[in-house]
Amino acid sequence: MKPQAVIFDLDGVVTDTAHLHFIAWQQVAREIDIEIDEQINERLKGISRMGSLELILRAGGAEQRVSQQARLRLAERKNALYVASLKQLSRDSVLPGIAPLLAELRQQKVLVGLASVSLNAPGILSALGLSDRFDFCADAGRIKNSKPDPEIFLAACAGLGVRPQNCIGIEDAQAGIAAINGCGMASVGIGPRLVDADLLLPSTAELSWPLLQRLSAKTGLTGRARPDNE
Ligand code: B16
Ligand code: MG
Repeated sequence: MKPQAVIFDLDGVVTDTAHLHFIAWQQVAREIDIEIDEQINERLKGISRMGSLELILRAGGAEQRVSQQARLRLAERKNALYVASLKQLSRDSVLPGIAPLLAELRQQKVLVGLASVSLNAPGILSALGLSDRFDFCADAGRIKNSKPDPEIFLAACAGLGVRPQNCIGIEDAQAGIAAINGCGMASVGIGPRLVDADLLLPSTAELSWPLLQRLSAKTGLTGRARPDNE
C-alpha cells in the first residue's frame, strides 16, 4: 500500500527556520519590554504571524497596552527582521533526509505537497533550491485558520486532487499534528516533545520511504474517520 501524497510542513521539517523566527520575535518583543523564551517559541510553531504576536502579547501581559495599529507595525517589523535573516539560507540548509526522500517520492510517483502557514514559504523553497520538488504548495495567504485547524492541509490535498485519508502529513509542531489528525491523514511527528502522531521520529534524518510505506500499511490510510461531511 502506498500513499497518494506526502504533505510536508516547512519550518522545522524541510528546513530549520524556527530559530530565525525566534530571534526576530525576541528582538521585537524586547522593544515592548517583553522577554520570550524557548518555551514560548515552541508554542509559536505553526501559528500565523498575527496569531504569534497575540500569543506573545498575552504571555507578556501586554494585550491592553498595545493598539491594533502598533500590532501591525510590530508584525511588519518582525517580518522584515525575519526576511533579512533568510538571506543565510542555501541548498545546505535543507534538513537531513529530506532531499533523498523527495527524490524517492518522485521516483515512486507519490505526489508531494507543502502545507506551511508561512507567507514566506515560496521564497524559502526557492532559496533552498526545492521549488520544483513540490507538486502543489498551499497558499498561506488564502488560509483563514492556522494550525491546529486542518485548513492548510485540506487546501494542499485539494490542490493535489487527493483524499486526505490516503495521505501522510509530516510536522514538527504539536499544532501541526493536530491539524493532520483533524483531516484524517496519517501523521508523522518530528522531534522529541510531540504526542499523538501515528509515527514519531527524533529527527528528519530518520525519515525514509520504507518507513512511510510501513506507516501506510499500519494505518490502512483510508480507514480514518473525518469530522466533516465528506
Ligand atoms: P510568516 P510552518 C509557520 O510555518 C511557523 O512555524 C510559524 O512560527 C510562523 O509564525 C508562521 O509560519 C508564519 O510565518 O511570518 O513567515 O508568514 O511551520 O507552518 O511552515
Ligand atoms: Mg513547523
